[in-house]
Amino acid sequence: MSIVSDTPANAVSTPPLERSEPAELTVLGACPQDCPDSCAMVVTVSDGVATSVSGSKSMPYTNGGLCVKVDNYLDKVYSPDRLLYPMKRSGPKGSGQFEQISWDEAIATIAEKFTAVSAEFGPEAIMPCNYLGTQGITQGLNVGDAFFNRLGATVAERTYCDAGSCTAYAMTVGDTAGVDPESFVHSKFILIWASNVMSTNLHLWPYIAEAKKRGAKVVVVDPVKTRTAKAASQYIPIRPGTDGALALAMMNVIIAEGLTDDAYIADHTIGYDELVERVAGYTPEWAADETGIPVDDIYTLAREYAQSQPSVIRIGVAIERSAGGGQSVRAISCLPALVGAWRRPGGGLLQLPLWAFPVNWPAFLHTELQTPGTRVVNLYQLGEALTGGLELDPPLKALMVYNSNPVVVCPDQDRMIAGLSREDLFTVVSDHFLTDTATYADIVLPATTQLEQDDINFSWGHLFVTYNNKSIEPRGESIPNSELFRRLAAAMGFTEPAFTRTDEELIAEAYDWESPAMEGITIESLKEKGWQRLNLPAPDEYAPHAEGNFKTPSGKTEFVSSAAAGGNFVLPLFRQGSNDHQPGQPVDPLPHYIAPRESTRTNPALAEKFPLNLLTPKSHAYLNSSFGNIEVHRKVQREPSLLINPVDAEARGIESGAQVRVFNERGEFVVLAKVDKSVMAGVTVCSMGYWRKNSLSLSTPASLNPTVFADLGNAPTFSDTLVEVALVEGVLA
Ligand SMILES: Nc1nc2c(c(=O)[nH]1)N[C@H]1C(S)=C(S)[C@@H](COP(=O)(O)OP(=O)(O)OC[C@H]3O[C@@H](n4cnc5c(=O)[nH]c(N)nc54)[C@H](O)[C@@H]3O)O[C@H]1N2
Ligand SMILES: Nc1nc2c(c(=O)[nH]1)N[C@H]1C(S)=C(S)[C@@H](COP(=O)(O)OP(=O)(O)OC[C@H]3O[C@@H](n4cnc5c(=O)[nH]c(N)nc54)[C@H](O)[C@@H]3O)O[C@H]1N2
Ligand SMILES: [Mo]
Repeated sequence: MSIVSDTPANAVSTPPLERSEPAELTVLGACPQDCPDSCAMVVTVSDGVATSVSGSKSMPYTNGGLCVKVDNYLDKVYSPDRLLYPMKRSGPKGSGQFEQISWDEAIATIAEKFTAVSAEFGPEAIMPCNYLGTQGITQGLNVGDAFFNRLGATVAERTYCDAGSCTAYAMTVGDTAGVDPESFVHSKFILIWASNVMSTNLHLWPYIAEAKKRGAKVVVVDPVKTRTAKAASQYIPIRPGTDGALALAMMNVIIAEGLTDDAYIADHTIGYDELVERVAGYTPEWAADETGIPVDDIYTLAREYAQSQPSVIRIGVAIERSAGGGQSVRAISCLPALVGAWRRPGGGLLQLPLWAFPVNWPAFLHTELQTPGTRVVNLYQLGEALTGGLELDPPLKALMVYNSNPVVVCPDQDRMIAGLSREDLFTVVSDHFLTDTATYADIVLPATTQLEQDDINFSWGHLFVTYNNKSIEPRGESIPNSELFRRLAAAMGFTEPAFTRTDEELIAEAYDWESPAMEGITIESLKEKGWQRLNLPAPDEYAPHAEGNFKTPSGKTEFVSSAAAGGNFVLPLFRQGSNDHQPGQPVDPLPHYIAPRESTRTNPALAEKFPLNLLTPKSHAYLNSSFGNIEVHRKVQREPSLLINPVDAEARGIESGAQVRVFNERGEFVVLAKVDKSVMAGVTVCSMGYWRKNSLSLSTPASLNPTVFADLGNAPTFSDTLVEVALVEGVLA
């Protein structure tokens, strides 16, 4: 165990403390959650028991505070409901009846079953389902990739989050980290576009607040007046999925009124003349009609954005979740170059700074173990895949879920449940708890939490590497994901070096340590300090694209995208590194508008039956579905509810607190109504993340979401969902 105190990163290192009685130790950890903030944590341990977790005071971005979710992390670690032993099913599928077995029996059962399925149907009848339950490089996204690639299993395309946005962003500016969030303090105009920063990116807020204090204007564009919108200088409500119209109209105004930075455009962009021609048709008047935003507000937004330099845009993940979500991000990504925002620290775009981290992805993706041509199935279509909707040959006969809870996070919940209920499907789930998905497993395996394992992190919200020192011994017989796959590989007879690496060896391979970004950073220094900033210019001086240097093929912001010629694509990271690039539909190389698929305006026939648009954003107190079972988090989050505008509520005789049924042709769920004008008329909101087994109707919003992809990167279309809402007759207990 590496034990160090929370000293500033540049302090002289001290030798690990000797354990003495009474034994209270301070261990430097790192938050494992799938969140842009990736906090540096401090864990106190007394006699082998963790007694507190707190945010590192020395780490600038964490700044001494955690969030409501991870402040209570010990409730999760020591929960009486933790899975502590492997179990096998002892009742009907989904009954939740299990009996304890040994690890030897569990591993042998899985190996036998995988071998038998593979022999009878071929290995593609087996499929993994995983994401970022834990985000560390060694225990997270790629921990099982070597195993499933070697097995020849169906490749899981994991476009859970930001894949469409990333395709659009990469087409425009390349895979660049973009604006350093710490340099937001220098921004004069901050446009928060589809991001509820105060709930989902809390540690960015102090930088925004500081900029505001220094005179910056902060504008939020969202269909909901969120807590973030309430704290902004201006809130602009927008119809879901119409963001592209607003961005294109902003470009129209900026160009028509000569608010462009012509020198920047000449030196660092391609395709300007074509862009000018393209956006001429996207007038503010047209956009006002499309978005529901008053035309004067569009003019003002465009002018202020262009003229208050440096201006910065924070794009939230939700923007990708409509039919034209990709093109919305394309259009937004063009804006900073048009006005020369990239010239100064604090100007440009913040999307996903993950790209700054020189993670050694090949050492974890292990595409060399993949059989070329192996079938790829997108996890958002798992319900269909399990129930014959995708016509798979061979059909799926075995599923292994780890780091994910597909029943709650994937669309099409009813078919997911039908699929998981199949008697002929062998399902393994590794998790901390008996989740809605684990309840349907044949074999359940106990996983360690972050306090019980070592790991090393990247971040997709800031520029610091964090290191997690293990602080306590695993509870029960829980094991890290890495150990699970070592055991499974051994049982399957896989002998390649990829399958015998210890956790220490995995951590040693996590980064390209020779990369200039890692200068001054070693495993030893990380273990001791807990966190270190990548070797990049200081935030006060850092303007990564002041001189262009975009990561596109041309090195410029590509108004006309050269990558579009290859058709729609999914970045390798999201398709389990599949070497099997499947180009999608051809893509218009210029940004353009694609209206939502399910809206009263584009689909009046559907809207006649289901006139309201359902949004399912993140909850405040859960992390996706993680913590959805923990009492203290449930208290903070309160009962699942549906936010509905008074106009829509009144028309349906709905009052706050009433049970309402939310439904469409795909399914239904029941929650309590919350009538409030913070949501625009025509739109309703139910946060995702609460558990199906804790719901009134044994269903959650996922049962209503479509499995159709957005235009780019196979992104989901959660925000592109029409529903109707009705009072429940009688009351469900
Ligand atoms: N508390 C908490 N924090 C989290 C998470 C969590 O579950 N809980 N999850 C983490 C993860 S995995 C992610 S990806 C991030 C995501 O964090 P965000 O990017 O903030 O994503 P969401 O909360 O889904 O949606 C943000 C806002 O977008 C709005 N929105 C929805 N559709 C549209 C639209 O079409 N246009 C516009 N303009 N706005 C729209 C919603 O009303 C919502 O207020 O948060 C991370 N942090
Ligand atoms: N309707 C709707 N659906 C959405 C979204 C939305 O906004 N609306 N957002 C989408 C987004 S952005 C994302 S990122 C996905 C998130 O989808 P997921 O990554 O599936 O997120 P979680 O629901 O938190 O599920 C993670 C599971 O992993 C488990 N876990 C945690 N640590 C470990 C570990 O070390 N080992 C193992 N074996 N298990 C572990 C947790 O207990 C939890 O059950 O959801 C997507 N789904
Ligand atoms: Mo996400």
